[in-house]
Amino acid sequence: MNDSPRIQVHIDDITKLAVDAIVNAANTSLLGGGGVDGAIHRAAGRELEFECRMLNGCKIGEAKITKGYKLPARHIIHTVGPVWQGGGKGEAELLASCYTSSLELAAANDCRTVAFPAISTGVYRYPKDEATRIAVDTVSRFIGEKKLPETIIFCCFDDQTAEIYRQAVAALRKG
Ligand code: AR6
Repeated sequence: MNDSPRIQVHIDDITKLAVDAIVNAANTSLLGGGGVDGAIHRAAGRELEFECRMLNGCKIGEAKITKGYKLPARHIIHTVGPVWQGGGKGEAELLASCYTSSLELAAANDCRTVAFPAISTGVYRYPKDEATRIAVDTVSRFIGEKKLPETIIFCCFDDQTAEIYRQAVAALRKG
């Protein structure tokens, strides 16, 4: 019997995770950039960019899937988070949609374990507390209704972010 929690918080470099899919916080071009996007493209190799060129970009709040190439992960799900503009431009709905769209693609591709970075909280300046609450609530609601993915990893790059996620997950469990 496997009694590990379906939602886990790890501190790691997402490019190192041997999971079914990692999620990339991309931009609408899908052709690479800085932050986690740059790290994923560097680690996956040029073939990733070739596949991305065929995808014709991605809208904010939507997601597209590619192979993982040189990554230990089998797939990469590319989603585009909203740029924080103060909260009055539909940012919360768009960020929640990134998580839902990514999870739907993961399920459709039989992914059992999926790792997410903290979408929009870097270059796109989404406040971390608020973005974390949306991430945890949206993922929790989705997996409560679906069999796949079985396990979600929130892959944090630093201790401070991980602590915010741990508190949000604990609050969820307390109900
Ligand atoms: N593993 C896990 N998390 C990481 C890694 C990594 N290797 N590298 C950074 N992070 P950001 P955004 C964390 O800026 O805000 C790009 O240029 C980072 O600490 O990567 O959605 C794209 O092309 C932060 O918590 O993504 C877009 O133009 C989180 O990942 C734009 O940035 C997200 O930070 C997207 O901005």
